[in-house]
Formats: sequence, C-alpha cells, structure tokens
Amino acid sequence: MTPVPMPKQTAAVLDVDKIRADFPILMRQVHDLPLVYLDNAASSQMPQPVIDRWVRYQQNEHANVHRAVHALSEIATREYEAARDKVARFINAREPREIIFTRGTTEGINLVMHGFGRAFIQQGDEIILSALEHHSNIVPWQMLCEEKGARLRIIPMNDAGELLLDEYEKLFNTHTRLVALAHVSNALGTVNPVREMIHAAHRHGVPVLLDGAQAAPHMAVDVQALDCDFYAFSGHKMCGPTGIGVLYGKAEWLEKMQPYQGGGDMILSVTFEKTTYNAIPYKFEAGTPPIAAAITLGAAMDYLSGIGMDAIAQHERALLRYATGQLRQVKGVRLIGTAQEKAAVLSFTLEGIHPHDAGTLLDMEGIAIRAGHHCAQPVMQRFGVPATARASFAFYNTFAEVDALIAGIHKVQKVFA
Ligand code: C6P
Repeated sequence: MTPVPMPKQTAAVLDVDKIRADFPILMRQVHDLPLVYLDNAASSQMPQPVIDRWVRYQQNEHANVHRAVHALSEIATREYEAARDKVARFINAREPREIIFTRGTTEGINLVMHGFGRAFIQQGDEIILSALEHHSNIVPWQMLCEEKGARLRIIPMNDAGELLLDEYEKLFNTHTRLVALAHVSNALGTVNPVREMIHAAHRHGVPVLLDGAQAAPHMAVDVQALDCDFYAFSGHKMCGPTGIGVLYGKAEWLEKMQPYQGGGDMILSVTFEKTTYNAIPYKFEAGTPPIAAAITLGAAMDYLSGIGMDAIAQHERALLRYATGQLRQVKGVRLIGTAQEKAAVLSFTLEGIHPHDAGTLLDMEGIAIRAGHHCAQPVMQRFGVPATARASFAFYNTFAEVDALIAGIHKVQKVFA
C-alpha cells in the first residue's frame, strides 16, 4: 500500500506549535516520556488563558449570583450572564434565554426527558433514537418509556456506521413524539446528516434533540441553521472545566416545559399553597449554578473562536485522513467506523489483542487513548466486538503524534507476537 503523505497545506491552517505552547499539560511527561494525548473525545485539555480565567474568578470575583446587591455578587452575576451570551453567540442561538447551564450533556438530555418527556409523551407514544447513541441518549428515554408506557424506535446503521435514512423515514407515524440523535458518534466518529434528518422530522411535526457532545468541540454549530429544537453539549470536551454543560432549547419549547428541579432561583414567588416559576432560562437552573465553571466555559469559547472553528475542523480532518491511512497499513487492524463523513475519532481493534491491553501498553509509551465500550454498548454489539481502542484528536494534536501512535501500536503487536 502507498503511504499517506502528510498533508502539507495544514501547516498554514493552524500554527499548532504556537497553540500547544498554551497548554501546560501537553508539556508534561508520562512514564518519563512525552505525553501524547489522544483521548480528547473523553475530555480535552485546558489552555492557560482558560485556566487564568478560572483563577481570576476565584481570586477576585467569587460570590453567589442573582441574590445580593453587593459589588462582588453583581460582578459574578454580570460575568455569569456574559458567559451565557457567549454561548448563545457560539452556537448562534436566537437569544441568551435559550441557553441553560447544566452539568454536562447527560444532564441536558435528562432535563429534556423530564421537562419535555413528562409533559408531552404519553402511553403508546414513540421516540426515535439511532443505533449509534451514547448511553446518555438511550437510558433516560428508556426510563421515560418505562414510566409512561411509550416505546423506542431505533434507526439502524450500515457496516460503515452510517444511519440508514430510508429506514429512518419509515419509523415515523402518528405516535412519534421526539427524535433524539447524536450529531457525532463518540464510538465511531460518524457525523450524522442532522440537517436533513431534522427537516424530515419537522415534516412529520416531530421535534429533534441533538446530542452535540462530540460535535460542538470540533465544528461550527449553528442551531438556527440546523433548526434543532434542543442541543446538548459538555464544557470539558471543549477546553472548559468539568461540571458545566449547555442545553440549548427553542424558547417556544422551553416556555411550555416543566421545570427539571425545584429550589432557589427558579421561582418568582413561593407560598405553601403555590409556587410561581421564574422565566426561562432560570426556571431550569434551580439552586446555585456552577458559576465559576460557566464563566470559564465562556473563556474556552473565546479561545476556540479565536482559533476559528472552521480552521479547527480542517486541521482535525487532515489529522483523521492521515491517521486513517497510516492505521490501515498496520496488519491485523480492524477499523470500526468508516463513514464517509467522520469526525477525528479512530476506533479500532488489533487482531489477538484485547483493547484494554493495547491501551495499557500504549500508556507505557506515554500515549493516552481510551479502550472499552465508550458508553455505547449497542454500537459494540452491532459490530460484534466487546470493546475497541479509540484514539480521538483535537486541534492541538500533531502529525508527529499520529506517527507516535502508529509506532506504539507496532510495539504493542511485538509484545503479543
Ligand atoms: N463521552 C467518551 O469518552 P458527559 O459525560 O455528560 O459530559 O457526556 C456524555 C456524552 C454524551 N453523548 C456523547 C456522544 C458523548 O460522547 C458523551 C461522553 C465520553 O466518549 C465519556 S463516556
């Protein structure tokens, strides 16, 4: 096979060396070797300007929000709401009140399950999911179905990990109430044709929730252009901290939905007889929110926007193309997920080697990948494997790191030869 050359044009897309200098953790060693961090689909790393924002908040601005008249509380409130504005701009929401801060994608989906599902899904209704969903976008809907007597319908996929759109169309009927779909698969990398799929759902009058956990960090997302009804994603996969995520919802849906949790800040008035709920988005943010994390996520979005989401997508596409070409030349490799449209996720198995052993041995080389079912057991079942090894890339990864991965895989194979 002919080797895949390094795509030279990418040098001009991003100055990766300069970008890497912003990430202190990328300078560290693991097992006395330079860290090669290829587990970005699980969690990405944080650059210094984002770390600095966290520290500045803690050192100078920390107070509770929406609650007091003192200066610090006003600063914290202003910065927290400024972060909401940044998120709205980042995904092109119509208005900041369509942005709810959550703990992450999982909580965002659970919020929709409680707020939308409890109100609009009844016995005999149907929810369409796809065969490539993360457990976060399966289990909440199963719980709802059990409670309500509703049922799940599953869009099947082909051997490349692409959803079968003809089959999707056939799943709609008068009982369909919601489509809940990954924008990008974490286990396969497949980028679903969500625009087209949303359009199809809307023709049937059915709203769509997108799980954007693996999309928002890697491509420009425009919720108005997509016309999705809900979009959930996590801060820690896009250079932000853990414990913060975003649920976008169209205002007309959020207005009609029930609150997710009850408590402070989500109310206008409370008596023992009756509570009047606050306006959106506060109706869905009960209790003290993750203020520091939200503000820091705003800084992460500034950082990503400064680099440019299109440039990020272009660099990662080049990395994927190069890594796929290199990996295909390794004997005994089976790539799991070979869709035409893919994000920079490479799931694979090595003949005769358990993915966990491969992951452990690669770690000894300083190379961090994930091995397991990736919280997508139905995907593993579909491809007849218990687990895969998964390398997932970010904009700060280099072609040299792809080479390190391939060299590492050869070493792993030698151990088992
Ligand atoms: N996937 C991975 O290694 P949370 O945990 O709430 O931030 O995100 C959950 C989630 C939901 N949907 C998709 C498509 C995801 O990829 C994830 C998180 C990580 O693939 C951890 S399992």
